[in-house]
Amino acid sequence: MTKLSTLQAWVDQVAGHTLPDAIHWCDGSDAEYQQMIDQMLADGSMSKLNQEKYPNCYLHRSDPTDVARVEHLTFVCTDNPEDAGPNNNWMTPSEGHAKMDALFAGCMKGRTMYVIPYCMGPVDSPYSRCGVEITDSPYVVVNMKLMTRMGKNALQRIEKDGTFVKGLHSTGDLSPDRRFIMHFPDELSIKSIGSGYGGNALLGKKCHALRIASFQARQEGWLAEHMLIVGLESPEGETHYIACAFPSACGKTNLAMLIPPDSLPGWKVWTLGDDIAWLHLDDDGLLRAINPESGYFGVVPGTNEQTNKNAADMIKHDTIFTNVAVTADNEPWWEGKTDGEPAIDWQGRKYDPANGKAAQANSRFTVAAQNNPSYSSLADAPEGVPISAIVFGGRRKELAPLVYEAKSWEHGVLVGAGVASETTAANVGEVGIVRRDPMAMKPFCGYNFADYWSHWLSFADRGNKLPKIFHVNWFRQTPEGKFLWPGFGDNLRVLEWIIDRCENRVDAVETPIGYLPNPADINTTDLNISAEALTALTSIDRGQWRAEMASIGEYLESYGDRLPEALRKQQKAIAAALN
Ligand code: SAT
Ligand code: MN
Repeated sequence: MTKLSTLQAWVDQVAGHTLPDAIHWCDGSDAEYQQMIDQMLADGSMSKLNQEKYPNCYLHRSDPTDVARVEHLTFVCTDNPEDAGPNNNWMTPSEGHAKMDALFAGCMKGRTMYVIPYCMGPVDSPYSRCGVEITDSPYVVVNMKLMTRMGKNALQRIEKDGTFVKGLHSTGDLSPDRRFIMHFPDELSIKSIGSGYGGNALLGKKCHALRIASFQARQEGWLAEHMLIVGLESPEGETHYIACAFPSACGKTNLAMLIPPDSLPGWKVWTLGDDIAWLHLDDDGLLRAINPESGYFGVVPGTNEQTNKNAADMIKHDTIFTNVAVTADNEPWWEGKTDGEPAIDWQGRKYDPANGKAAQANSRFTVAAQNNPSYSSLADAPEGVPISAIVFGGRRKELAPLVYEAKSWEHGVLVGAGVASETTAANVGEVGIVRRDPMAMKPFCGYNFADYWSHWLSFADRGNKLPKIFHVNWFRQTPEGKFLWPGFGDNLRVLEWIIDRCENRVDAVETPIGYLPNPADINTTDLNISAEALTALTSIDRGQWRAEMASIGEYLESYGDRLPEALRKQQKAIAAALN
């Protein structure tokens, strides 16, 4: 129940259409969370893990066909297809509503409808935006509790603001044939049916905080980005905040929780966010970031004491696991775990390597951000943190050097627009093929990329202290398939160079694609890396880059007339300089 009549009317109308047996308004309390967990334990949709070793940890097994985002079933509905752009699947709003309303008719019969008011960002921040998700999935409720600020306080803010994003979700019958995720940016609304998976069902995350928010951000003059936010405190006690955009499952969570290597003593790393950043120019022309989320929905396989000790520690309690395997002792298990052995696979079968991996490749943990040992208290600061550098990156076996710096904001926008990466298991589809993923937003930009790049470019005239823009690649390999760079904690060595560049403390080598480090300026103390490897990591192959620039040019031109001239100019200038 709410005193906001538009919200009450919407809830009543949805209930009249979906016909739930009961309606529950979520208050966001711990007691409510536990009640929901107990109810799922009773109906078998959740099970307890070993409570001695993993207190308050639970396992959910999803439908085996429902384990990742489904970009081919995700739509942006606008009157004009050009507004959604070639980067989105498109339908008219009336078609979209008709299709979804037919699927939602009576779909909550026999179920409880949960109403989840949530706030993306600190409840007292002017940069935050609210939403309400209606769902028939208790799994969604408990995940939203860990991932967002939800319940009573959010509802109060919504009643004060008078506006909110409407998100309607049902697991429906979980059939892939009746699974759709539709966005109606002009109405600030979302309808999602047929999936219980994170990015499809936790509507505050990709649907609201990226697709709808990116659209809103353009209208209101800010940016909603697929970026982690991390604070790097030097031994001298100076802290820089950086925002980094990498495609899904490229190590954003690991970077956000990085543990400095022993050979870089005195450094501290503070996590603000691991997936999404909302960036605003403040009154002084400084770009400030908040993390709209308050929890992590991270990839489990590969998580261990070596790759990400903070994450390994943080998921030992109060965590929901989805689609991992379990040991004979009922502990969660996944590929890359350093102890135990799988007894039961992610589908609940006796583990048999003939059936494939024990844990699903995109199995996930959901955990509140406060569980993270490197949690930054500034994650709750209403004014956010000032950003010193924006870092783009992708998973590239070849071509992209370890790090380079864009020569200007406009050049940086081109660097972002040209991001490409090998695909991963976070989306349904082929894994390992290189595709363009501008700003790591390909699946998440709620409007035409050409307009989005114009919006990015417009910041050049608005901010006087804009961050520098960089590109990194932790994934370069030798022709034999060996990684050239150790990655993980050692990535701090690269971030140190980035900070030094921001503070004008170090020189760089100018090349057509940007400024590259002098190999001697990357701190390699105690690092076992050959001079050849370091040279390969800090140089460019002009032939490969000529081909890359031509390919970026072709890609950009596929956006036609809407492509901003300034971006075309950047691409042409670099292509010419490479010749
Ligand atoms: O889309 S999810 O949020 O479920 C995971 C990801 O791709 O980041
Ligand atoms: Mn993501």
